[in-house]
Amino acid sequence: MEQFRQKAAELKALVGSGGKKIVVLSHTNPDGDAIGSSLTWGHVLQGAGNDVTCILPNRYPAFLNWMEGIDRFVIAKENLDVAQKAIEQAEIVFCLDLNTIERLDETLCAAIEANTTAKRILIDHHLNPPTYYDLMFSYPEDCSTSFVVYRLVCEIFGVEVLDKSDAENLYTGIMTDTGNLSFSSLTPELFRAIAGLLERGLEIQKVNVAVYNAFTADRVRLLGYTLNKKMTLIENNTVSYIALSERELRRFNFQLGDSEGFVNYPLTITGVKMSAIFIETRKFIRVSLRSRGDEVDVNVFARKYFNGGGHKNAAGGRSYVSLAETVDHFIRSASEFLNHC
Ligand SMILES: [Mn+2]
Repeated sequence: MEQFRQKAAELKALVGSGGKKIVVLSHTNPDGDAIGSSLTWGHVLQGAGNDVTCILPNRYPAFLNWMEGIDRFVIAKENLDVAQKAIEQAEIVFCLDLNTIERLDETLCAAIEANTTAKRILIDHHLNPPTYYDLMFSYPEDCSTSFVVYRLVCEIFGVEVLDKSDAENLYTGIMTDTGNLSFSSLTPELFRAIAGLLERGLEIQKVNVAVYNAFTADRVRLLGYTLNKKMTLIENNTVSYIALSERELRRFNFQLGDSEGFVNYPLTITGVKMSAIFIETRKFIRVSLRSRGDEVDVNVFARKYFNGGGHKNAAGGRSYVSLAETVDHFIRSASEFLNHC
């Protein structure tokens, strides 16, 4: 706690009086937490008189379109010049919900590395952060980056600087990273933070409806198809996997973000302790992994078998072989991991 205070004071000296050129950056395939934390942090820094550019490597999923300020993001994939220029001129680069710069594409990495004078600051809750940041707010025990941002805002600027939209955006990050407040890291401090957000105007029901009841008919049908036809249980019904090919996705007019949350459904089956989903894209297979409780650490699993990582109960990775080969690799890896580790 003391260390947090000390580092926050250091940060306050940097950004508290304004006038700085700042870039706020988050990860590829941004989720609710990446976006909620970046938007609020960017808005608060701007409010303090800084010149802030929020950058995402690629576009956010359409179901988050309602978030206030989301159209202000510079999407590097669509506006690379603007993104590169902002990074080039930045005096401070904040990386949010982003444990390694390698989670960006090469052009953005190169732009950050080329700017050797900018201070690099991490605000994150992933495990094993790298050490090339000048200042690190890395709290793997926190449920979300949005919660870390809330704590920083309170410490540096005071909770009053948060408006209703900030409160909604931070709550979106907290809600989506905790499975609507049902996973781990649900501490008294978190609920005190939510109380604080309620006092700033947050309407939980509104955010719930906006995030969870805003899907297309195609997405709902894809979910039905996925669970009915594609879910496979192995290892004595303790492990589930789902593999969706590009062709299947096209049949349901797949949009970025449509498969968000699918991986959680198999965990609602008694006895299932690990769930995986494989989504085929043009370049590679996207791997998402989930588990419940302490028994299976999918962060370790993702690192060991799928060039990835994340958290104990939620991790991801990539596979560069075919979908069928990926599934075979998963079946073998799950057996090895569960029976010999
Ligand atoms: Mn997160």
